[in-house]
Amino acid sequence: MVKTYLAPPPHPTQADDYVPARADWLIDQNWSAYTKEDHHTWSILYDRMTKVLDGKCSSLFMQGLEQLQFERDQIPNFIELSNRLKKFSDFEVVAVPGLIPDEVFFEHLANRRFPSGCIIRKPNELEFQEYPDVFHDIFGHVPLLMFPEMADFMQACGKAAVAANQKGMLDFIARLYWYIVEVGLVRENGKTVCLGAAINSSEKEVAFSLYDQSPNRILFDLERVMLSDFWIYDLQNTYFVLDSILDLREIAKIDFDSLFPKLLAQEKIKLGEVKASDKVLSIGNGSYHLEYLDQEELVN
Ligand code: HBI
Ligand code: FE
Repeated sequence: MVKTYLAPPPHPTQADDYVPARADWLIDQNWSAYTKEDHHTWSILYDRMTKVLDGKCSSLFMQGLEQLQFERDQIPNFIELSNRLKKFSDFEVVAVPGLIPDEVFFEHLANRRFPSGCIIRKPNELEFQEYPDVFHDIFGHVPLLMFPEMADFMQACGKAAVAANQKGMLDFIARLYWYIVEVGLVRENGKTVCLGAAINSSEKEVAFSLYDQSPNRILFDLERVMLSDFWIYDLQNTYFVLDSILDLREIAKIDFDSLFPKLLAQEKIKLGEVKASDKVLSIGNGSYHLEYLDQEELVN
């Protein structure tokens, strides 16, 4: 199947005629409306990913998962989950209908609210999901949101994105968010392990990001990442590797605004491109993305 860098059918919430119930896009999770099949899908994914991730992901993620004590056989109720999460990192989980506009999403993060989709994927979509569903958002993101390293970084991204958006520079922050919070890898005890929520909620992406020959794995560099295009609808051409999860504390303190003039003077970096200045852990052969037509302008 020939793939193209054209977005799949827009998520219903991205349709031009979609009108959110509220300006902040919040909805009620409507927990009682979940079907037995929905809860069963959660339990299949939960059992699968807890096994798959063992020894392959950040130990902080596993610690967060342990402390959260999710029920394995039902989708968590966001109000109850928020009461627990708040005690650890003063973050709460709020329900949204799915992918929401960047500026709305980052505004919530700036206020320590994590917007989570409520719908769970269908039984025939267990392997991979183009859009964040409730398993991606809750299982993938919340365990690390238990700790200040990630919670403060997410809030810093939120605040920086809201400010950057005033100047039309939100993309620089969205790239940083994407390559760390969604598809980041991290060095731990001399090993590269999974950190990002998109990876930690997808069996396929755990194996691909850590072991496949296709993607590049490049040591994280802030400006490099803030210039790097990203494509949310599939596995990544390049994964960036944080030297330590503690680095998130330092990055969260940076005045991103001061970087914009220098970033604006540089070219965006295309998907899969490797720069001479990159500290490369491994160069990929790009086999997974060969089927993609030449990269037209990305339509994220
Ligand atoms: N909306 N619900 C939701 N979840 C996301 O992760 C999300 C979003 N809107 C925008 C967005 N992410 C992207 O800008 C980032 O992933 C970069
Ligand atoms: Fe996400």
